[in-house]
Amino acid sequence: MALQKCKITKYTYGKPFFTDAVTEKIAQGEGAPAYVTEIENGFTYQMGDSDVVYGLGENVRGINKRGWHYISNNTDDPNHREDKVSLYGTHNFIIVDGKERFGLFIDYPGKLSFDIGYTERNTLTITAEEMDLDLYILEGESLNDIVKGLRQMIGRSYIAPKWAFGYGQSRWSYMTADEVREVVKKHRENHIPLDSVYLDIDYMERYKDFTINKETFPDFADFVQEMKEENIHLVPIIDAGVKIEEGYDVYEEGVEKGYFCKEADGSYFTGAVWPGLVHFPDMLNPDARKWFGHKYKILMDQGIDGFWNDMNEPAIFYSAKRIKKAMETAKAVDSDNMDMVHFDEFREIVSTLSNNPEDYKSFYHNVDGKGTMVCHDKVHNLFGYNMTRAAGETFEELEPEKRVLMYSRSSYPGMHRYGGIWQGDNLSWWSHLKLNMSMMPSLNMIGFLYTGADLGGFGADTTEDLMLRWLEFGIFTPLMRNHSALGTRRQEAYQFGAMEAMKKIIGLRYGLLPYIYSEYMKSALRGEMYMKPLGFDYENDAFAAKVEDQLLLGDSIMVAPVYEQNAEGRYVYLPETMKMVKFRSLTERTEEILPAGHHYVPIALDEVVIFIRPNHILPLSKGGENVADTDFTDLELLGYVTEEASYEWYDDDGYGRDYENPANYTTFTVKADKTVEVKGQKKLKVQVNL
Ligand code: MIG
Repeated sequence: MALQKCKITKYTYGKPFFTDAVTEKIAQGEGAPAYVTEIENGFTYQMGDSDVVYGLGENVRGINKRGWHYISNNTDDPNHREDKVSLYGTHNFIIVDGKERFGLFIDYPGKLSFDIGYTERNTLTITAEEMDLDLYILEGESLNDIVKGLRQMIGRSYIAPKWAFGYGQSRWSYMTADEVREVVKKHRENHIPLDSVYLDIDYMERYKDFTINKETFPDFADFVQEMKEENIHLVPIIDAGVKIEEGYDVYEEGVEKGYFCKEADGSYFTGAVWPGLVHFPDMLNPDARKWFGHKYKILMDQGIDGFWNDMNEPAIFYSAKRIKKAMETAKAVDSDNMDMVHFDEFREIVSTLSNNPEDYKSFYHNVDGKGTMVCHDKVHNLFGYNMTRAAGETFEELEPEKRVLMYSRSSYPGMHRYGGIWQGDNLSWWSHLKLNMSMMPSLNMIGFLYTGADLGGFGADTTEDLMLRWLEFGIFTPLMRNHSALGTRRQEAYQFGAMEAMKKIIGLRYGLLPYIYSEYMKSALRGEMYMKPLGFDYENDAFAAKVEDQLLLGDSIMVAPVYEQNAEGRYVYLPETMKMVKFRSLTERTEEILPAGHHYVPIALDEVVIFIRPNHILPLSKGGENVADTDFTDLELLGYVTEEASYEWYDDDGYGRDYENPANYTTFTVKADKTVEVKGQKKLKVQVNL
């Protein structure tokens, strides 16, 4: 592969499991790898005092991962506290930026631990459970070159349909079709823009994948159509476990064909999740994957064009054999006057029922479909990836001309080609708004571009101000979805006194869409990041490298959201002079040129602020109540131009896969005197606003 600005070298240790994460052939290095020192089961590197370590995708803590340790071990953990070491995904890519600059990608589907200055402040240590892995060292002149190199190596990121860049409303669960209708009606009558409503597990019949509860969602295909006429896409959830129930075709077929994960003795592994007892489809078996993927067609045939894959770490509430043993132990310690030793024993067995490592060690994958069995534990981090790949490969086969929305909870590199991710079960905490901001660039690096967090927070009760502030950041994330858990306070925009403000903020998203979509598409097609830490573009600015709470969004703007309760503004660092634009809505705005340096910027609860870089512009639409209703041919160019600015704008029909068509590109060149030159094949109405 001819990589212009990034040199990648591969070092193979032991017998790595083939993950299909890397799509290009990379030359093997000779001798020991550069930069790192080999140690038993891993590598180590001495960091400089102020080196920055970027990466690790979806994880707790900041953009700079120094000062903590992390373990790649996909886990269903709804409590994203600072002391956690694993979340739902595995993203083994870091860039060390300091006295030396290089990237490390480790293709290994088992448990991998990163100690980034946790045990010793300046020591980075990476250790694998077993030394069967591929290490890739990436050398490039700039951080952006290293990212680009990695992305060329792992293939193009998933591209969502344009409607999926609109606002989505979700809840665990909207229980009936009428409840969904009500949600849509409330948005439409209050003119709160909306493109999608999510169906959580209760749309199914007893949580059986690919079924519909006919009592609560009668005439489903008609209902999907009815919603389409309102420009609403319904997006059902699919869970990893298949309910064990006689007469349920997916279960019966899976058993008959041998497509479920098996224990060592050849019997099917039985776990329990929402449906009760389940078997897990063997997503790593190519035949089983194809079979499971084709089941999505059942819903596609009823008009569905988007899905989210859940519980695919896979989450296991308990395994059949473990709960049996637990019950026996409970009985054995049962007494009217339980002493603390027995109580501890009892508590221990109950608290280790879910996601137990021993259970993950007790089932196997038929990885070639021909009987080569690999223990789940060794390839654990590939399960969600391959579930999503099952769907993605089916979509490519059945809908070659059409994009289908797909995102997953669990992930591994390679999956980024088939779908996006949402950032799991966060809480309605201010610190989780901040976490959402930190995860964006870390995930973008490794190719997960279509991503976002549950806006307003999933677990726990949200507050009006948190909802507002979170929306003010969420309008910039490709996936923009409000989602909340069972039993929590309702958090649809119309539930709040501040509905008018929320409506204007969501409306601003539709104004920004021509820019957001264009930046998304360019970053996917070119292997770049959609959201970047400041250090990526201001490499010689030591202060910029340490900014944790501001992000560059595409070429033209920087965002600096408020993420603290009761704050009426915040400090913002400007690496260069920029134009600040403060929006109360798409049309109500003020502007101010701010010089490079530190500023305190007042930002009221209902305001959104962006900073435009010098000699940059961005295209805005006139807004809309859904994507179909938003006119991408009537544009306003907003900018900060002292001499000349040029913007390469990407736009397409939003549904097809004709990405390489040159007609998708238009170039706007604006001069300080507001004259504009438009080069491209589209018929556009363009107005300049500097
Ligand atoms: O155990 O389907 O992350 O978004 O609402 C919880 C119910 C299962 C977890 C997902 C969440 C979803 C919920 N699911």
